Amino acid sequence: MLRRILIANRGEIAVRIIRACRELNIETIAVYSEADRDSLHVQMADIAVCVGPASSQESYLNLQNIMAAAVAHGAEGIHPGYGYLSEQALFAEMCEAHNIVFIGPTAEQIELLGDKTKAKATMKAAGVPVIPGSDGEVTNEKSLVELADKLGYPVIVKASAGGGGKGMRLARNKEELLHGFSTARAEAAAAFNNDAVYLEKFIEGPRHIEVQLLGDNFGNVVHFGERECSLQRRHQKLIEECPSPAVSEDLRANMGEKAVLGAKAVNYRNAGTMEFLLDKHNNFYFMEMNTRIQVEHPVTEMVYGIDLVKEQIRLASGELLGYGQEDLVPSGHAIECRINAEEVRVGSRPSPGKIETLFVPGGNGVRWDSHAHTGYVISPFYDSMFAKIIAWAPDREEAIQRMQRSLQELVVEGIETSIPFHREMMGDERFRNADFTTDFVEQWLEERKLSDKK
Ligand code: MV4
Repeated sequence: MLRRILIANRGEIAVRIIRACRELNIETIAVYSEADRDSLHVQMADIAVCVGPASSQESYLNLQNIMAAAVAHGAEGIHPGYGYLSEQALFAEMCEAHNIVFIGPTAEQIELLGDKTKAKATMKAAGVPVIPGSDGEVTNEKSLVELADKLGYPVIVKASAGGGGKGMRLARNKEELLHGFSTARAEAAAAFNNDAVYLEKFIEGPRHIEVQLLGDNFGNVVHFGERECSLQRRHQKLIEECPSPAVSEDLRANMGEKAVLGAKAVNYRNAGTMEFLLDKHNNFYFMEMNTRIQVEHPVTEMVYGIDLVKEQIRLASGELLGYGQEDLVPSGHAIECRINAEEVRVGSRPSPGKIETLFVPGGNGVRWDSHAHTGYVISPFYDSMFAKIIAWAPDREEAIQRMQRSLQELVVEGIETSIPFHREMMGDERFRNADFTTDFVEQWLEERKLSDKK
């Protein structure tokens, strides 16, 4: 087992990873920016190293400084968390070159799956259902328009190097398509230095469902069912659940089997997530594969009774998975609410500042993952999420009740937060009936604004 790990991240996920290390008797090295001197992850780690000024680019994204801290302090492994360096193939390569274990997949896997056209072609060849569309990149207007006519409108243009909604253009007719083609390419060139785009049939009113995977270094892969991630706004997830209320046992087995098939085709190792769109006829399609631990991993942990971060570390240390698919039995229902320093209901304006009062929820079935405390100052330099509440119960209805109760207990004073949004959503009839798709939150906020004006 790895004996000393550097955590190349900040915030709640850094705290989460340090906790896993503690339970495994692994020594921890935190890195921090000048703005994070007083952060909880700095206090919790055995060693803490300042790696740069407040700007992420110069600190948490500073490959050289982080690698220097790892080498200087004898790290045997580096856990990248999510965001930052977690999906940078170059960083995984640097780790390997320095004989440090990157706790994640290989650099080659990160690179392949980060290229959305390559990832899609690979998954299609492996037998994973993909969204009908171009075979690879589309390079000229003639083939673009011909293919769109064949697929039927609406269609969507996506950037190969994109993901998470960047560089996407919806087109309902030829005119919009030609315009979208050139603007998507220009946006992709500017954002990713790569103007490659591909074309897909647009799936209307889908759900966003993702399958959790774990693989060891010996070709064994299992899945931990799915998470429902449709409740998002501007590609920022707000509420996630495990299992999805839209997925039957049969569908779960089918999606899981396809996700494992795809992961095995690339000899995938460590934690990963396969994202699918689920249409109203229950067809599911591969969208992309995330090669990292994700924000919403705790809902899966609570339902499957497993610590995914400890598993990541154990597998990266070269241990065998040690269990099979039949050993993984879900139990109950978990919901996560992301607590952000922004009031979602009034246009999502970020609200950095000092938390004057913090009282955290607890009790049976409630998990609080956060780096925040009374007096903590939320910096404008980083992501606005400062906590996650995860509520588990034997069924969905009780999990919602428990979340509602937790949101009532929670007190955050001094900043604006997403708490009022969550309190209202937990009581919403459509949410309670699980009657929603990826369009729901935005429509709900729109309708709410209109009814406020009356
Ligand atoms: C789509 C789609 C409909 N049809 N592709 C958004 C993020 C990126 N991963 C892909 N996305 C979408 N791709 C086709 N062919 C709808 C979306 C989409 C979406 C997907 C998941 C969660 C929220 C979303 C919000 C808007 C659009």
